[in-house]
Amino acid sequence: MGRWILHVDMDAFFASVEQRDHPEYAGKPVIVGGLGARGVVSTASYEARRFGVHSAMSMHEARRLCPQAVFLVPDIHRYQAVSHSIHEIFRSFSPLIEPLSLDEAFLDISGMQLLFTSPVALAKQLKATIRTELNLVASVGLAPNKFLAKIASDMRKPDGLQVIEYGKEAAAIAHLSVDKIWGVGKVTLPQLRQLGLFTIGDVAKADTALLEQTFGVFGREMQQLARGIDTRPVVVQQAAQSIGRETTFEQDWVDEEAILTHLFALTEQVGWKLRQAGLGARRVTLKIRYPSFETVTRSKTLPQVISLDDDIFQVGQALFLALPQREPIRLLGISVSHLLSTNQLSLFDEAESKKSKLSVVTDELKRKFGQKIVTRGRMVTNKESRHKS
Ligand code: TTP
Ligand code: MG
Repeated sequence: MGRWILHVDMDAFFASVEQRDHPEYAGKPVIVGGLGARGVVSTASYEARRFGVHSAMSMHEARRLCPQAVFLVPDIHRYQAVSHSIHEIFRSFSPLIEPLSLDEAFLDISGMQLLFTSPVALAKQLKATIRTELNLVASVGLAPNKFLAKIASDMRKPDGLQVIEYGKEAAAIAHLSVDKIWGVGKVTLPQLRQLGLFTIGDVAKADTALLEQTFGVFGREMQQLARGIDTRPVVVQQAAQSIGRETTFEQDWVDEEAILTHLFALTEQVGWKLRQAGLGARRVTLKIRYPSFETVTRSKTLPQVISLDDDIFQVGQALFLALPQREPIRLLGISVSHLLSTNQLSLFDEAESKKSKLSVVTDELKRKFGQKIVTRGRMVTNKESRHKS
């Protein structure tokens, strides 16, 4: 299974929440937006869209097109609460989530092949979970990259599930209007038309030099997208994600070597989880609690992304050794954050590749025989000193 990106977008989000919470509105045209003299439509239920009502239209116009609709002002707090639940469901499908708005996100599901038989099976399950748990309908697009996934989720709305297969990237979008390309808007659209380029397929086939001459760097980027090529990674929101492990000791620990050995053991668990999720991290945080219950955390943000046990441990160890006091400790923890997908990153340079191979091998063994079986040199040789504390 190569890289698979899923884009989820709720159908008629605000209006659907209203219909769900007020069953008497179900099946009726519902228009949500500003109801004052200059009010604008936030969204309309699909029943209202049949009359030509759409987002950003003036409410005045909407009333003219569909006077029989139910008109409602937005209840943003409620939609935010629902949005929170939706994103929680997303998180149960992949740790690699890039939220775009209240009702929309990218999920990188490339690393999920152990849990689901296929990307489509995951997409179906995601839609079903949203329906059963929240009584709402989502449309999903599944594709080799973000650009295509977003286009795909829009292709079969409402209640859509559209896959763009590997090898069909360019063909799947060739018939669409050029304004579906990210970055093509009011300025570029007339220029493209002037060049005789109306569909995405036209741009894909166009003379690259001509596009560059007219649009600069964007001309080339636009053509790449038109050919279905998009290498942008799913960027996980920093605050939302961290992976950590901590231990509270029955007695206070003093022995530095024993503490570092335990830190390594915790790091191995964190590194394992990180790699299982197909992630790398740019920030390492060490957590210490003293017998007085004073808790300190020390973090370091790195210029590069790491995912190997040794690399995480080295940062954790340095943070520990830099602590001003050498006091007994009651709790020890390590976590990583600023997480990024490693599927799109050339994470390891030549020198690193050996270490990375070792991680791959030990991870494979852990997967086969359980996580406990594979312990590295440090843990075995230091078992003695662990008990000295
Ligand atoms: P969208 O996902 O663009 O629209 P939608 O969910 O209502 O309909 P669909 O995806 O099925 O086409 O936006 C999500 C919500 O954001 C939408 O329900 C209301 C709000 N919104 C506005 O307030 N103003 C706008 O101009 C748009 C486009 C959306
Ligand atoms: Mg939507």
